[in-house]
Amino acid sequence: MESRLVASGLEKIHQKIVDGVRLDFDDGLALYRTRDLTSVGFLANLVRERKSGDRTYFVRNLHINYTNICNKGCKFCSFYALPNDSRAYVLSIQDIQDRIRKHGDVPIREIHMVAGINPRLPYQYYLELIRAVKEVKPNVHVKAFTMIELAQIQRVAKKPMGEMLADLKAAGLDCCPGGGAEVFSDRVHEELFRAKLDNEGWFDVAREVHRAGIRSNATMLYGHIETVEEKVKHLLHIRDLQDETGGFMCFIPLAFDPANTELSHIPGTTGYANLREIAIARLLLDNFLHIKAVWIMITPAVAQLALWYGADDIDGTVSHYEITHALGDTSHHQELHHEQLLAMIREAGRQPVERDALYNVLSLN
Ligand code: V47
Repeated sequence: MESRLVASGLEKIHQKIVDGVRLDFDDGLALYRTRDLTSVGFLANLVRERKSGDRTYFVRNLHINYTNICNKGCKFCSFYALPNDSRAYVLSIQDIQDRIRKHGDVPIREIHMVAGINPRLPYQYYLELIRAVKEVKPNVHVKAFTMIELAQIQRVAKKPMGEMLADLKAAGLDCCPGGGAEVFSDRVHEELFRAKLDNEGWFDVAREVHRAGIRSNATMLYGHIETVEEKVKHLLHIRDLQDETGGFMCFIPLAFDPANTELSHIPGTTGYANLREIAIARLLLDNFLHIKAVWIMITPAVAQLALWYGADDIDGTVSHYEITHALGDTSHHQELHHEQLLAMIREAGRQPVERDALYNVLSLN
């Protein structure tokens, strides 16, 4: 391996990793520029095993997208609808409770709730959403609302962000997902998601969330028009905020799925690209404990390989994911059964660890 790392120009980065020295912007570029994914994966695996050993975390979870109505018009999104669109919907509190009850005896521990930015929803709706989940499943963690949604909720709450977050927490909000970050580049923001909260806005909300004692995740949407320089900057920017607040639990690279979007001419990401993003995130984000491979986006096969390329989390059993349809399932119903997930993790020589949304260990399997 040593000679291979030398041949790929990665020996200095290897030394830094062995010595526990933080990687910098140029190291990030070097990792993106080499084609030697095996070496990048080898390095990422050193960090993965240092932080988590063989553990691979998963959660039994359910996704609920409470509305698809959105006024942001992001070019990478196939999920949103305008209010007069025949596909437009808003789930009532009753709909949400019915959907959770449908999963009856499944011991779900996390409900992931995100949606479009629908300005017609009043403040009380968001509070009731959380309370409604807890009423049906008191033991579940509610992981809800991206930084973009929180900015909208504050608009309708008409109160300072800190007070609004205290209300959401009192209603039962446990943590926030990492979506809406996309790529922190003014150029990409202008081209793909101009109407949405700008990059600094995302950081301001995340900082307030962490200050309120609510932990969250962070993401990066890759595989569209972004450059490698923009990706390295994105990762280092997130690393800086983690240094400041320590509030992030997990980082999730999100593979862009072009189907049914305004960018459908762009080819989908490859297995090579997906593993590379996971490995580089693992190497640059030295202050994150967890890197998640979302099997629903990159396929179970690639997510399984990712457990040797830096990922120590494979998300969950996931019922009903609607944001993308990576597995080509037109019913939009995608699910991996608990036993399948355990078998995939074990086959890769890793130890399955069931967690809740806050990474408390529920069982070692
Ligand atoms: O913010 C939108 C992305 C995000 C597309 O925190 C797309 O545990 C791919 O953030 N192709 C929502 N991605 C999903 C998300 C997430 C997913 C799983 C786990 C967690 C977590 C968070 O999905 C959006 C956006 O960045 N997205 N459109 C698309 N066509």
